[in-house]
Amino acid sequence: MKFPKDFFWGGATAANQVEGAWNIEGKGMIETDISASGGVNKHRVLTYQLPTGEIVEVPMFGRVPEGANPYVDPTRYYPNHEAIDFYHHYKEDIALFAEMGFKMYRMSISWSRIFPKGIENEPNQAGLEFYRNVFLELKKYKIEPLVTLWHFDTPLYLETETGGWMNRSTIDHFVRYAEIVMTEYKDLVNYWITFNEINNRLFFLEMLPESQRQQAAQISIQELHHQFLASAKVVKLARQINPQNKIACMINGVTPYPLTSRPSDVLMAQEALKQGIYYCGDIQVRGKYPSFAKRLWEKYGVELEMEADDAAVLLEGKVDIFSFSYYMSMCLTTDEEAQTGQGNFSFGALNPYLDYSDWGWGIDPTGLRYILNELYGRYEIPMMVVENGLGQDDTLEADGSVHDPYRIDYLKRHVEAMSEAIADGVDLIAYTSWGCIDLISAGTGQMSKRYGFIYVDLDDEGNGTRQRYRKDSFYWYQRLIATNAEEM
Ligand code: BGP
Repeated sequence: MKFPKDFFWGGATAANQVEGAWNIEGKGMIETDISASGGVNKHRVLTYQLPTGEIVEVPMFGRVPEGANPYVDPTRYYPNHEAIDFYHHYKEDIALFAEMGFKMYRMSISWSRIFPKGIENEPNQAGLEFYRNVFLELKKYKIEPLVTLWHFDTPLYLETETGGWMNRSTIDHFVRYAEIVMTEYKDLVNYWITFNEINNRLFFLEMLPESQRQQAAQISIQELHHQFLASAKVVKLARQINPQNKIACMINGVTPYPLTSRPSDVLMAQEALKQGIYYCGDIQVRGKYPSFAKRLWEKYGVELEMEADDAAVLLEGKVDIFSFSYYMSMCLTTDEEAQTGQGNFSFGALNPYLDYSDWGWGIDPTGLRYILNELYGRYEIPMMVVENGLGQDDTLEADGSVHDPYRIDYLKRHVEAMSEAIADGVDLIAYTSWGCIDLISAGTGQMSKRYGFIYVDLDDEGNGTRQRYRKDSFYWYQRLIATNAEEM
């Protein structure tokens, strides 16, 4: 296995999936704070109260009824409220990351911990202090922080009161938040990600019934335009604040394959690559909309509102690094009968050559080598794999051990694929495995969809001590890092 000497091995988490402390020390609310547990295999829902007093459940990514207020039902369990309580365990958790030998820790700052509603004049000092303490702790162990500014967590106030990302003023609120934290942590953080999996909605569009697509596309593509502008402005600002700063875009790197060699299937896979990945990648890496953007807007009947100097703003905010998550490939076909849906996607077909995880995600290390080559060939800037892993339930044995050979096997094969991609010529500089400590699943709200090297004693209903235990994969990853993947 060949990895560069200073390769960043590490792990990744997101604020609302680990921190807990959802309403203390000044933190404002976000969407997941009104998302009650959906239970095993049910997708999560948000709770709102209508002006009539009636409580309604809105599916994630659904439309909130007019006049509805965020509602927390005291009789229900909200998994993100306490999560694994990283807020109070960060010292212990970072010590465990250090014990594994982490060189990098990808985490996110919760916007609503700094600006509870997103619009205040002054930042919340308790929030600033919390992250300063986390960064100081990482520094103690020489672990480089990689900080995501937005991991699906816009302050709820902006979402419900001002129109969220549809409103151009959200750009300024976000840039101000970024400026405050980038200035505050100038001496502690050098690697930043602006928006996590910014491209998700373009994939999700295809899952909607035909009748809803036009409206959803109009909103998604306009909101995305505002996020691209926000990202570009933050990139420019980051360089002004500290020329050492390196800023990355972050894309959900689902690799599209054609199910067959039928030309329409091949074209469909190419279209998915363009719409799902290159649309967002091109804007952030090349600083302009790709040649196929107009055709895409036409496909969905979208009228995009842009202002005169938007193009110049985008061009000035090109990122330094391309980062992405990789969990699976997807198989596309125009043959409707073969479309069964897979993983989080309700479209696409099962790939007969792959094994699937308990949550239906196709395990495909070769797809990682493929997409790394594809992306690097197009962009030729340093790449980071900032999420990858197997979500699977584990068994805690009476003696405190957790035997997870399936996770070791999954990760090993993906590390081999990265090594091949490096040999292919890809400039890959980091790998931060997802959910390095068990956390609340973003897609399902479950705890049992575990990704960690560290087991956390907590179940889907909130029972458990939250005590941490080292899994077998913990020792495996420790050896891998110590030998720079020569031994694993
Ligand atoms: C990505 C998100 C993460 C994470 C991961 C695994 O989409 O960036 O927040 O949770 O997927 O997904 P899940 O939690 O649904 O298993």
